[in-house]
Amino acid sequence: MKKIITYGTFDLLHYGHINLLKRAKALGDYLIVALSTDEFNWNEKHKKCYFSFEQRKQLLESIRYVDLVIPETNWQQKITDVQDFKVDAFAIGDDWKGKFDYLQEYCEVIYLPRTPEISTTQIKTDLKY
Ligand code: C2G
Repeated sequence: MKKIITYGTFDLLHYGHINLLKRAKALGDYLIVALSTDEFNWNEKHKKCYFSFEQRKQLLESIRYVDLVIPETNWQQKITDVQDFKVDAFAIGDDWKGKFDYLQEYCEVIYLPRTPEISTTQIKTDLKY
């Protein structure tokens, strides 16, 4: 069984996220999503989520491509996650290109093209006016 892992906030879930999850799952047989906690988002990514961790987790767990959701609480957990879950490949959008090449020592690293023109930030901006 080929195991894939990806990381993200996935707030205001949209089709860009779904495209990413669909392609990440297609790389293997089992997809783990490490979902950023509210604290990690606020302290490390300076993102205030509209939906709480539990609400975002519930949404992700309802997606057919997602097999397991675990918390992402810090930047350093990726290596242990890959080892603990015996992950074969790490996949993430190419806005992160190069940032996680250090994981190549432990698993395949794949950067997937982002879906253009949609983002949580864009949705929030559009809804303001
Ligand atoms: N994404 C995408 N296309 C978009 C928007 C997002 O492919 N239009 C992808 C991102 O590249 C990422 C995933 O969807 O792979 C989740 O996006 P975010 O929730 O914005 O995640 P991010 O804040 O980039 O968190 O440790 C890594 C971080 O937790 C990644």
